[in-house]
Amino acid sequence: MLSDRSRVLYLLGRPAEPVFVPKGDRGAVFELPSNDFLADRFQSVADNLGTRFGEDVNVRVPVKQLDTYPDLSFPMQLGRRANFCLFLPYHRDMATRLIEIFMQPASFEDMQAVAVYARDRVNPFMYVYALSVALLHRPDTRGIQLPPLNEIFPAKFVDGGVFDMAREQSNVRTEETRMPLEIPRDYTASDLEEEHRVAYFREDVGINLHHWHWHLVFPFQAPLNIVRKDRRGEIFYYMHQQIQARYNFERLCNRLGRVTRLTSLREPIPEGYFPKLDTLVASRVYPPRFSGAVLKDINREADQIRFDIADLERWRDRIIEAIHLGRVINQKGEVVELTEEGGIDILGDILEASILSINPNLYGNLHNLGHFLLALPHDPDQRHLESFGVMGDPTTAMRDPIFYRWHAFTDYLFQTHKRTLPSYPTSRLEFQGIRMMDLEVITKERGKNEMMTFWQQNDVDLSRGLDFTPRGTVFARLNQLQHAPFTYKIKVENNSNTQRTGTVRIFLAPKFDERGLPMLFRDQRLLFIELDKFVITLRASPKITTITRESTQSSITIPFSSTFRDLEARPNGMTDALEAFNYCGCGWPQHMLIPKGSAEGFPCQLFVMISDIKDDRVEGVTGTNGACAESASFCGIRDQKFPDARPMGYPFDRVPRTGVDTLQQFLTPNMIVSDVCIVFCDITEPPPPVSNMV
Ligand code: CUO
Repeated sequence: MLSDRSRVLYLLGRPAEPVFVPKGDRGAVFELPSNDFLADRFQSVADNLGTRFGEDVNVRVPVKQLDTYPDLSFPMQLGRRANFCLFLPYHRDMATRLIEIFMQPASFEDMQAVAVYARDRVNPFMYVYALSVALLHRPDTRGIQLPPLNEIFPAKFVDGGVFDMAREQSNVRTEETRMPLEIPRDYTASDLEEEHRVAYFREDVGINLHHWHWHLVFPFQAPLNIVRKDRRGEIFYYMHQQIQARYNFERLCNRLGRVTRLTSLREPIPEGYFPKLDTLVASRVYPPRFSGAVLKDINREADQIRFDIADLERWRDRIIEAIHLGRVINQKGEVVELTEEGGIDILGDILEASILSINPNLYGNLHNLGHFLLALPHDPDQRHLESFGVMGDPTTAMRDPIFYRWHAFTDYLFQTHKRTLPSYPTSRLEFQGIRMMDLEVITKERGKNEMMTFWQQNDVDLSRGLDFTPRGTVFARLNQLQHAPFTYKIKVENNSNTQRTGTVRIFLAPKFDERGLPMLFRDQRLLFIELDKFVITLRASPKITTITRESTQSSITIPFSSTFRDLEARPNGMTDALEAFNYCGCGWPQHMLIPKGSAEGFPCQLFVMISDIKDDRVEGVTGTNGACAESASFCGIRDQKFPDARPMGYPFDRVPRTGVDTLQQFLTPNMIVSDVCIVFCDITEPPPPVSNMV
């Protein structure tokens, strides 16, 4: 059972069912203080409600009477059965209004009452999005953990074919005799389609949950105090750059070349994608994109959107020009330099585009409308009354190969800016007196410098998203990539005669390119994936310190139990430790920390550096322990500055100094590289016992 304030989360379950139907496994009922709370369509049944659910009620959640009801007329313009598109300005404006409505009430009780009032009136997708953003950002709901979205809208995450079976199970079988419904790894395509080789990455539920949660924590439009976060534009660049690096790494493991960026919006797109996802709530399936689809100017009256491909091209050219000039023009017509420190942040907000964009008229809305354009080649003018494809929704976009071609393009713009910045001289890389001596990674199964991956089954509960079915769990059994946990052992010498503090930065990249040749540094630096980052103290005596660090401690990941946490199995109060949970739904899933590797063993280079804390430290950051800091590298820390003063991606975010062509040449004494390999074993492990889930 959920405690006090967490009960507001019952509003997120089974979003198409009316608010007066009991919620959660235990049948929680919101006690409506008056029939005014019921949406118009339920007014006629109002008098029967008290008795209808009377016997099914275990928890009663009192709802406060409101003096005035919120004006929902604008958000209600989106139909209940429509799909909600965050990248569409019209939908976003409505969602922003709804977020404001949830942020405004001064007390928790008022906010909960407003949320109850709104629930059956507005579109369920928009409702869940707006309420989630508000709960994440209101001071009085700190520490309430949001349920993972795959529980609320499972249809956005798993094969649509499973839902009929799930309904059958919940209607026909008792809870004890229900079997997990197997979701095969290969349901969206066959091996005839080359791109399918990396479908296990694109369609991984954990990865898609991370992406959704990241965009919840960093909305590009919402009340200003929510959007304005420290280095927000830069983190947009970095988190998506890392996704790109990870995907390319994964492709190389699967004998696929790196993604080619989408350079032309006018040529047919060879990659087709058939998502096979239903949108249960919207009673429509996500439309596919056929191979060779051609993008068209968008003019969709009902979505209130009209733009041309030429608009995107114009914004692109203006942004590229600004990058090459090293300055942008703000709304007052003033010149603002794209400096080494702040340029990337300005550019991130312009390009995404968030409401912090320095000049939306001039630089437009390139990335967001690109998503929308790519989501609609099948019905650009809405003549078929079709909704958008998976690219229109951050919950589903990463499933589609075109996501990575689009983000390869946006990343190219960021890298163009980075190439204009000075290289790091050795003085900005070294840590005087600190010398790396040895680096190895150890797995129990494979020994030294070999990591191991395999398939693992995981069960996730679909039942909270299955509207209008009997209660009780219905598990879907996912098949996901997993790796054996490993340990880094790093030996460091401190010759400075004083105790020193530094930041350990761990990265991994492929050693060879598509042709099997050693990578040049200028290519390899863009493929380095961050595995971990943490602060360490190095004693003066004895001089040598051996650092041991577990893969499960990674600063980019969150544990399995946080990605797929079970809301009701983990009752919680407002404690500090659980405060961690919410913001912490954001974070790369631990099971995807390293790429798949290959059966022969995929050769990689593990890189570790220790940088001097004096250039890393950020004033006012109280530490990265607890408080949702588990995945600080990708998600920051709630209500704090980004905990690392260096540019995100340091030391690989710049072209190298003159004379550096290889990783070896790049190294300063405080850095070290070891050759490691990732061995993929084609075995499938059964679901781990709950207590062992990491
Ligand atoms: Cu995360 Cu394009 O920003 O999806």
